[in-house]
Amino acid sequence: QKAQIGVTGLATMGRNLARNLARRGHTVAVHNRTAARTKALVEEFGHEGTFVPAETAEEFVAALERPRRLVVMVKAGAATDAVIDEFAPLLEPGDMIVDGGNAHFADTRRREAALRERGVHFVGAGISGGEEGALNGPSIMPGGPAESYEALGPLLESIAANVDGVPCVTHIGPDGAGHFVKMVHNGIEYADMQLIAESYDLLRHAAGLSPAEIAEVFRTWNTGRLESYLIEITAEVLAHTDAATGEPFVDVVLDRAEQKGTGRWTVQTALDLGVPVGGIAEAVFARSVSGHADLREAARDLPGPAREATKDAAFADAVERALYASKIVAYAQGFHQIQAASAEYGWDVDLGAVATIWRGGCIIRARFLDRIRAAYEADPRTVTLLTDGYFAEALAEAQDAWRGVVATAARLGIPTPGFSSALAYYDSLRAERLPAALTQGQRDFFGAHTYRRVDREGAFHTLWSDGRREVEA
Ligand code: 2AM
Repeated sequence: QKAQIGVTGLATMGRNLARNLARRGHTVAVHNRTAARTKALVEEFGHEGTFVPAETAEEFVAALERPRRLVVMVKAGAATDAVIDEFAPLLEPGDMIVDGGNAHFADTRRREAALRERGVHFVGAGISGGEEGALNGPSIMPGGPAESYEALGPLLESIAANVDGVPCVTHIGPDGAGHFVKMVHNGIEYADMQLIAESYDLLRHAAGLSPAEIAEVFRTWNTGRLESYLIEITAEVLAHTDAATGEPFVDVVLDRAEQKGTGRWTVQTALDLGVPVGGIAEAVFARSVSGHADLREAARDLPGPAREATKDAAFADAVERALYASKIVAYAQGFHQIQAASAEYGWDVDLGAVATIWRGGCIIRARFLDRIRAAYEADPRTVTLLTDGYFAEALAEAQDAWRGVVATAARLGIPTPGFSSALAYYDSLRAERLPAALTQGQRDFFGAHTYRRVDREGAFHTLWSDGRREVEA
């Protein structure tokens, strides 16, 4: 019996994905560079379904029905290229290699182009949901040639998370579109986590609540419009007590956040595309600041205001509004980035479909995403989510509280880069005039970079050291 699909790379993610496929009734060929892992998988989980273990690449390829569907679950980077180089010569036109790792979309574009020449479909598929998601239902973002989805889609739909009967997988777009969208998913995840962290910091130091009390606040929020996986686990983490010391867990964890790089890629790519994603950037920088022990040590004694906590019940409600408004901004920025890349690379990404498949399985899964789906469904050409009817109203309703929270944070010396930059973005987009006019004047003064006028077409330069006459450039 031939296998419908094969998985090579059987570390935790690969193993769980293979088990998920087998549990759904598919025959799964399994392979790993080190054969011991393959053996261990079959020994431990063989009873869950039908696995076809393969020791060599040749055996593995021979075990697959055609068109061959070969899923690669190795560490992104050189390992992916090594595995592709090993398998590509054994494949035939119409077969496909699915890279389920966290590859950079530019690498995916390169690999797709190279394999296309051999007639092999290369599908860069973002997979979100971590180990648990891989096993029980992730959100899957496959890119690559549209026709590859005909043979691959039904298999992926059978293992993906499911919300209201809709599987959390869709063909995102050609070549690197899937990995790009996964990258932005992670960037948004960074922003969401940072906003939640700022909310905690404010509740702790401005409202004077204990971690256990804040856990309760988050639990309450999780019954409303903020309902999401990240809010849910935040309550769990805050409610946890360290066994060794009896202290709140959050107080015994070193406050230096680490990162594996997809947030950074999101911001780097946004800079290249010229898309303002301040919320994601601030989240990446906030982790970076936290990790600079030297800077923080050097600056520890700089003066600031006393943090007098006010026990004010209304404050938690204001923070909820500020969090919701800032979250809208962060998602609007992330979707703008996908929209811009889609235009740049000709991907034709359906933004509503992206929101739909993020409703379940992935780390940013949330009730909120259904609102984004609805916004793009109502108007696929939405320029920014901020102006969608529902979101515009939510922002209008939140803005007084949002401004109050940012002002309180500034007054008390509590850093809120996420909240503050989100509000600045909102106010920048709203502004009738931005001081960018002055920036243009300065650029023209020192570098003759020219400017445009509000009242006439054309580019102009003022002869700043020659009577300040204006000339057409
Ligand atoms: P291993 O068990 O033989 O180390 C995560 O590291 C997964 O990627 C593991 O399954 C690992 O195989 C695999 N892997 C890492 N580098 C690889 C390479 N160059 N070729 C094939 N598989 C690799």
